[in-house]
Amino acid sequence: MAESIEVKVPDIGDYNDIPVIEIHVKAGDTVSVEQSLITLESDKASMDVPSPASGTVKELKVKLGDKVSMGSVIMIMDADASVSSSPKKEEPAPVSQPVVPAAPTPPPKPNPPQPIQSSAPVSPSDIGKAVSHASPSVRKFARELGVDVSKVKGSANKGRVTKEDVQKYVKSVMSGETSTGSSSGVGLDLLPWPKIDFTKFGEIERKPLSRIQKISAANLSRNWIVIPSVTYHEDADITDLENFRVQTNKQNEKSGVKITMLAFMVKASVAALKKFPEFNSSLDGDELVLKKYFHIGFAADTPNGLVVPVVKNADKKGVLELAEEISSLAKLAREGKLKPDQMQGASFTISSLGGIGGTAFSPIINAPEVAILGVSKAAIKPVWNGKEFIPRLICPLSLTADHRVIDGAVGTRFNVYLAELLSDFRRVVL
Ligand code: CAO
Repeated sequence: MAESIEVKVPDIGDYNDIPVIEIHVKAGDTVSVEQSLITLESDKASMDVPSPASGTVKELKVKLGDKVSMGSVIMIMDADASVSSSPKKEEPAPVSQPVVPAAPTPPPKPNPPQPIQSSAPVSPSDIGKAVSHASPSVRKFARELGVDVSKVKGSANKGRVTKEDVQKYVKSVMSGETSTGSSSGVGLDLLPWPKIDFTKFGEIERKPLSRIQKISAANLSRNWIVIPSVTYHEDADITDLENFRVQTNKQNEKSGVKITMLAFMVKASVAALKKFPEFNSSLDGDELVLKKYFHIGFAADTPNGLVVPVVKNADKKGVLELAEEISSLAKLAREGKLKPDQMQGASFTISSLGGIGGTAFSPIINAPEVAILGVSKAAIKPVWNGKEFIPRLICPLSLTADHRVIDGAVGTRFNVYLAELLSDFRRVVL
């Protein structure tokens, strides 16, 4: 004879007010002992509440999103009399562990369930949406990939989301076919990348990106999106420095070492980094990592794409030595022969387009650095000396800095100081 029993949430340890995220049965369903009835999910674990007996579900007392604690009645069921069971003996089963076979005799003292699934906090608004159509293991898989299951179209029976559906969804988002459609204001909420048949408009040719271009593209996109950067512009009067450079190069013609403006820029930048140490740092969570070393990266244009060789310990080298090292690293870069350690460890980067042209640009910070100096082409400009305009060689400096670390005033001070050093290089040794 059937006995009507109340099925209650068993001892679930310290958890209270846990949302019901899945209901696996409905009134009239026949259930067997230990069959999963509902799934609860706290911010630390998912737990299935198993049936304490075999029988028929008479009435559900909870709905998706309801919050329950130990002792909350979740349903009334007509339990088969043949099975001795009591609501007090229910024990929730952690979802990804095998269900323990039901014992007709009183089960051992229930242990509090062990949270076995770590999970990101689920906002109440997420609960009860399409999450009810994915199994706990699929939801766990989706969470690990940062996927909101409610956005995934289920292909299995009754629209249930499978692991393959989640994988397909991730692929389509990554390829730009699907927008994440997030409208919460959090996340990027980007439109899908336009898919255009260019042949409709004229002849085209497809050329695969080089390996370096692909790596740069991924890094540049992340840095552009993640870093709240500001570019500060300053003019440096390099008239005297250029005269000195030309003169020195003439004297050194026979030895073959040619100094370019970039070597002076490296030397002057090191002096400015020493004066403004936050520029020689990296953000690490809530901490700023201030580096006591001065490894300066410089952007080099190569046939295969942009690479950034690194001059290590630039503070310990003279301008001639820096010029030599820049030249040999640039040669290796163009030949595609740089070793990984020759491109690692930069604490600040310089991107010089001065040999090509330009009047200003906004370089993208090379994360996890916090600033990058862009150098454009120096040109003769009229400068007012208080009495008259005189021709001076002016070099545009464009310094991009991470605003999370460097405020506008400090950014401008760094640039002004750098320009002062370049206009009178004797200050570098002060
Ligand atoms: N203003 C005017 N002329 C400049 C200058 C400046 N700011 N900087 C360099 N020049 C001149 C040099 O003096 C040299 O002239 P001379 O032959 O008369 O001496 C000429 O331009 C060529 O210099 P260079 O390019 O050979 O040497 P460099 O040290 O300035 O640069 C390197 C070396 C590797 C940085 C450069 O070859 C390069 O690849 N630059 C491109 C960097 C780049 O792509 N940045 C963008 C990154 S973001 O996409």
